[in-house]
Amino acid sequence: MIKAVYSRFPQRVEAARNVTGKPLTLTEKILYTHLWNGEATSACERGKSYVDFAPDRVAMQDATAQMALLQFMQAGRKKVAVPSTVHCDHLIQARVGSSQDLSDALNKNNEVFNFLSSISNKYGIGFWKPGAGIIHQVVLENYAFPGGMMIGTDSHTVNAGGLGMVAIGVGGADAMDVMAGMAWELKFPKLIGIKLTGKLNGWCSAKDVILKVAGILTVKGGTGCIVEYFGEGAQSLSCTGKGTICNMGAEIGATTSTFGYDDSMERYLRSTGRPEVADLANSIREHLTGDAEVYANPEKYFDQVIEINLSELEPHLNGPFSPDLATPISKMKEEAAKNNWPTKVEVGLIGSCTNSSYEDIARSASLAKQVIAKNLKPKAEFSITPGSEVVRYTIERDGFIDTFNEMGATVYANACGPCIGMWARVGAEKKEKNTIVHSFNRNFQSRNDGNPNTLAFVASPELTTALAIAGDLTFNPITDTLINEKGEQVKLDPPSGDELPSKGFDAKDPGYQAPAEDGSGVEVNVSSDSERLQLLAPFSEWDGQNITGARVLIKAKGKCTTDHISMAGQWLRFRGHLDNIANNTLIGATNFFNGAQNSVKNQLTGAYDEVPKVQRAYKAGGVPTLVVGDQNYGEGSSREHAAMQPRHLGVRAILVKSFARIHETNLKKQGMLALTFSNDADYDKIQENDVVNFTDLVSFSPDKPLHLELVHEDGTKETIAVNHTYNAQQIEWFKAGGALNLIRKGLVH
Ligand code: MIC
Ligand code: SF4
Repeated sequence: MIKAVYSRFPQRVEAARNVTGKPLTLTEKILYTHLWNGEATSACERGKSYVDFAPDRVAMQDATAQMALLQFMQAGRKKVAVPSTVHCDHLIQARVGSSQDLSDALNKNNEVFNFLSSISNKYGIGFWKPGAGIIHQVVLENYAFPGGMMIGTDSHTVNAGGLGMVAIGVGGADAMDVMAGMAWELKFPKLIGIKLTGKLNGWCSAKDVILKVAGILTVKGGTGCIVEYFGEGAQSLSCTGKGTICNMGAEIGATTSTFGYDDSMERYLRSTGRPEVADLANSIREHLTGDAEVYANPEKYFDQVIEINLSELEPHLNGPFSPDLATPISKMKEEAAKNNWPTKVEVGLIGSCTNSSYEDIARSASLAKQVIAKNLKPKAEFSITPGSEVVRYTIERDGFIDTFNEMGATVYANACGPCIGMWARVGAEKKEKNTIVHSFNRNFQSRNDGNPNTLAFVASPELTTALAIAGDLTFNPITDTLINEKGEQVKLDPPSGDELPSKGFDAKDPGYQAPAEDGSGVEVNVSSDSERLQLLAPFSEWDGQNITGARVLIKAKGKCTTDHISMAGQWLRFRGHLDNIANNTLIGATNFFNGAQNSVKNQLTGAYDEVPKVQRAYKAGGVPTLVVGDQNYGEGSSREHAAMQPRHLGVRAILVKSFARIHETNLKKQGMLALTFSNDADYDKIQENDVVNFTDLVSFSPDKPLHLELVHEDGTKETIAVNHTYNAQQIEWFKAGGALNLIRKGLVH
């Protein structure tokens, strides 16, 4: 497949240069070489044109693959059309340590793992067993390749940009399209260029680059954009460091991020056993990076340019509750005091898909070593979740796990664990205000341990390790000293470690299961009384009428991420059962009218009750509803459950100030109305007891706002305009009751 991609690459790049009449960024090269219709015949308009693409591969993780594959089952295909993989990583709870936790997870999730393994076997999908590692690390180690295009049912699919891909997070319905051999549609993105100069040194690492970028661009600054990094600073970073930067690009809402092919990528490809991919990439090297003219005059070719000097960068801590709240470590004393953040660090956690490379672990281990050598006693608990079995086996062989153990660390299974709330943290149920630091990527409220009062700060693995040793959020390892067990003042030496293992990567069993050559005889069973898996029933079609007499289920106040709409943690176990998981719908969102979570007024009774219960009552009573929200609604993950659940429960429209990209697409795909206020201030006009009538849904068409009549309790009425971004095809999805219904009917091939 890679050979085929590379053989057409130069010619397609040339065609793109011709139609655009200018030198190209790397992003444009990858996008234009992956057009569904082949060579470019006209230029795409950034931020405007909807374009059909042909991604090279699909990756899915266990928590989202269930829904993606339940949908794929309905598409009537024999096999997936492009190479696809499933990775079991989200369903393993971190409790006591890797082997016990893994065997507990195998027991608890047996039904789901069997379903995923057999459905993968049937349809020609590669299956990575529980314990093999986290999707993005495994993809980087095995499948990512420079210049390739991939989609994945997880927002951090973007991690593969570290190896020069355009890799994009999507909902399961999008993955299904590509696996079914159909085109994948994306609005041609805008381009942000980030020029990196200088070189990282001392306590700084690649993570600090993206923590800084998140501070500059905020959680929605990257929406609709692909971020391309370049410059001598970019080339000086390791390939896995680039992966970290791209990974957390999800936290600024970017469609994805990428880097041009360079020596660091070649080293990584060779070290992970893919010399032939490196040789192939070398043969078209000049096409796998942006054109020189672009990088010499970035302002001319990118929509926005940011420059960061790595030599002047400072280690950052981002948080709490939002990954863009960036504080350089030297300012933490002031900030913590000002905001009343508890400064005692209770736990430091390293690893996750963001930061569990050999280099990350080696550098953190160099700090752990100093604990013994300098007679220190770590003040906080400390844990590691390795990203893959290959990394875990290699770091064990090279002695790092022993070093961490001497420091009193817990090594959890190669899985998402605490990052996704699969963390049986002792005492979390007391809901005490406390501080933790981790090297993951997001830190929304309640995410890690379910305690809304846990303040989670995101940092590099090195800084996380140092802060766990110091037990103090304000400890600046660059300037501050610690008192050791002998009462002496000691300073930590800056971290150091190899980028790649000098003895190479290794593993006894990486955890891969290849699919059957001919899977037609493989049976996939979903038991009708299962509480974890449920076959999908088609959603109903639009009746062609204006929606009238609608009620406001909830007007969400402030941040409403997919974690607020469909919480993970303990709810992950229902990811394959739409009706059961629907019982968590919007329970994390704050009701604007009473400031409470999971308490909304049931207009049928006048009483306040839990959101899912109230919505089920409206559904039973045939009352249409809408959900109202603020900015960047649905930011965070790719989980389409956040769109399917309201749909399943009968919500008709989501009306917000703005959407995060993946969530907006997920809503459209599932046949919902995703609408934005034409005038943000109209959010304030929505009152708790309003009745809402659509006045012109019957003439729903592209580029034409819709209108809603609000009938207030006092009898007054006002009409507001709402925008949408549906194109003609997407309007068909709405009419059919969801994109899948069109495939079911054979109307789309
Ligand atoms: C996450 O980091 O929030 C997740 C869990 O990986 C999600 C996917 C999911 O909800 O299953 C993501 O980022 O897309
Ligand atoms: Fe897993 Fe966390 Fe990465 Fe999501 S961000 S894939 S939950 S490790």
